[in-house]
Amino acid sequence: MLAVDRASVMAALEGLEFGKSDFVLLDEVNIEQFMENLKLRFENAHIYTFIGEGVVSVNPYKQMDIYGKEDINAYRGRELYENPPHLYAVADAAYKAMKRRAKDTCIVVSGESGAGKTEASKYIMQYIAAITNPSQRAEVESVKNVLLKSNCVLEAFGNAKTNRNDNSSRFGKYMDINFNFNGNPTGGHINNYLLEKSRVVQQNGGERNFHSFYQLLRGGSDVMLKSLHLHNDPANYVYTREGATSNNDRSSHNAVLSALNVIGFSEEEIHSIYRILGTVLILGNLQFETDSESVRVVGMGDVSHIAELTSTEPDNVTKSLLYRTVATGDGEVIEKGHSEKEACFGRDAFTKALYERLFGWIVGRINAVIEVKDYNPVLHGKNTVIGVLDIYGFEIFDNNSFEQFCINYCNEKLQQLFIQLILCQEQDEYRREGIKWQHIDYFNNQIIVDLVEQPHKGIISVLDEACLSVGKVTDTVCLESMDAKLGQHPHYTSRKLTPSDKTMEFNRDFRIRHYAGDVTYSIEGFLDKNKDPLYQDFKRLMFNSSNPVMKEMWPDGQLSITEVTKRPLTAATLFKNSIVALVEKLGCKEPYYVRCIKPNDMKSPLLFDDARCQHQVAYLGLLENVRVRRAGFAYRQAYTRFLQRYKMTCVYTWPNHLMETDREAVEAIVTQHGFQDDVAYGHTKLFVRTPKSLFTLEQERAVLIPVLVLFLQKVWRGAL
Ligand code: AOV
Ligand code: MG
Repeated sequence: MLAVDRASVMAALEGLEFGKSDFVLLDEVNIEQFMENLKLRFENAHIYTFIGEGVVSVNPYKQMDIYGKEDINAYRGRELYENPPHLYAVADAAYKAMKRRAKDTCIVVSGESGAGKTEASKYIMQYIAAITNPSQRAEVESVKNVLLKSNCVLEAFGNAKTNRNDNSSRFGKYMDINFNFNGNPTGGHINNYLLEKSRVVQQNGGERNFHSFYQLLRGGSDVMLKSLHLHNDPANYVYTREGATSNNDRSSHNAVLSALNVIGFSEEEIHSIYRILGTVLILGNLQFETDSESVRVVGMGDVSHIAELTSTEPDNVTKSLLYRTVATGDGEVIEKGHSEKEACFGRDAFTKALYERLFGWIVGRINAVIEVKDYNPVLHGKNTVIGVLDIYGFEIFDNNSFEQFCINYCNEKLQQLFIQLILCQEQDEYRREGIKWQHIDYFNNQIIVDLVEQPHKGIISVLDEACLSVGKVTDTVCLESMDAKLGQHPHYTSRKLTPSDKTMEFNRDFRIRHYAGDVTYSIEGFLDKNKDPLYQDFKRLMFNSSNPVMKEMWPDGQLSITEVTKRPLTAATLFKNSIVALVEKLGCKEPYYVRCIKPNDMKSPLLFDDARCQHQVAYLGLLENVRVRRAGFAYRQAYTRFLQRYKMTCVYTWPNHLMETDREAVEAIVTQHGFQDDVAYGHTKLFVRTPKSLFTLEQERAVLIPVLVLFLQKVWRGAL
């Protein structure tokens, strides 16, 4: 009765898939074997491979038939090693930990631009939505619906075509999903991180503005466009004339409209959103000319359209475009006319701010709908959370500016968190448990994080100093002070310091040796983007709008010029603070990792570019991850819990526990099943090296349980 045909179980496990489904199972852990396995699997359409509880994903660049209903059902409630590797397995593990152990968990999706993070995080959300609320309670269904639909809206307004990815996230997104004690979603919250707003006014060659503009122009009805005073061709607008229009802009427009409706945006709100887009496009076409002494707007018709769309007075629009109000030293308030250049600068700053505030408002509006309301912990039990992080990936362009600097810094911070959680903590646990352990070396990128964020010395602090100092500090002067302060740093160089390096410009560029590669940044524009100035006059204009939605986006417009704080925090410091807070938030949750790899730069489903992939495997620290995990045992469990689960598989522990301690009992189970060479005994936990040993136990348990139930039923009925 107890006999389980172990050989057949093993045989069933082998050969099911190409290569090893978990890198932990490699014969030897070295880069050659790792790459061979990754490639073999990719070429046979196995895009996922485990490393323990995390998964490595290679972007297939083609639709895969692995996300259907049956696939979801196959993973639901199962253990990791029971199914082939999949995002769903990781999502399920995070969900189970949350539900069974009431742990807050998070799923961190990382990888460089175009590696597949956003797609992965959408599949994860879909999975979680599909496996929850089996009884279809209406209020839970509506929360799920809003969570899913929010993706469509945020992608329309926050994603754009770049030279790395046709649908590149230009903002960072962290979404918390709240669950009640039943494991059903009760709400959520979205945090967004620094939208790349400079894209509104300018894009690199071959790139596009945010999708939302093209969707409106290509997909908006004639009536709608007419009411917005827009023509349907993006080529008509300075801000959108770059970049070809994609085929699906039209259908996406309808999808976004319907998503906005489902989420619960009112008609008035939706109109306001599109009026702001229209305002931005029309503003972008405005030109100025100098007439004898003063500067004028060319084409006053546009001004009246802007006033109409923003529900403001045309005179006020003109005034805020041409003048700024300033407070003199002795408290007097005067109006100062712009030069033509200042007027253009002011206009662009205004359109960027309009768009950024619109985006922030949309996120806030979605949050208001999904926020957990009336949650009573006494009544409803502990409220637990799964966080899903999908942020812009590491990127290198031909021309890298302040935005890339922020994005790449953010990726350094996430890599640091990975190191802390996966590489450091594991090793700490072995030390604590007294497990014999050979230390594994890895590159710790803290040194680069410090280069950027250290107080007084880091790049951000030098930038801030330059922005806040009185007098005219130029980008070049700022670069000089960075050279002076950071010239000795092993991860920092500039042309001044290494004149022989012709790949950089003398007075313009600096280079950071990032964990994921060297990036040369052009200092041009850093100071302006960091200071991010916007004339108070625009804020006041919008605050005085008679459109309540727009007014709500500009609360700071009510401050008078003398009340305005002189030194607000800079963009880089605000971003740093938000990312530090994010890392803290993630750090106190149980993490699950999805590490995405981009197979080639051609978006080809066929090509596995060995060098590019190996580079990513190296900088993501995947080999070290496997080593830690492997010497670092794949599975660990407290003796008591292990015993509880598997005691029925061993004559020494079932039906009676014949051993003195739980640890001895566990030793008996392990020895009876013959995998004593695959384990180590810690002070409080058993460590199992390969999941296969566990699989044997699980199989045996699965066979035994029905037999035992039958047996017990007979005992109860008095048949035995
Ligand atoms: P990213 O989020 O990692 O980049 P995406 O998730 O946007 O990258 O993926 C880029 C493109 O790759 C998608 O638009 C799809 O065409 C394709 N792709 C990715 N994952 C899959 C998948 N599982 N199945 C099929 N196609 C996929 V960035 O946002 O740029 O860092 O800022
Ligand atoms: Mg993305």
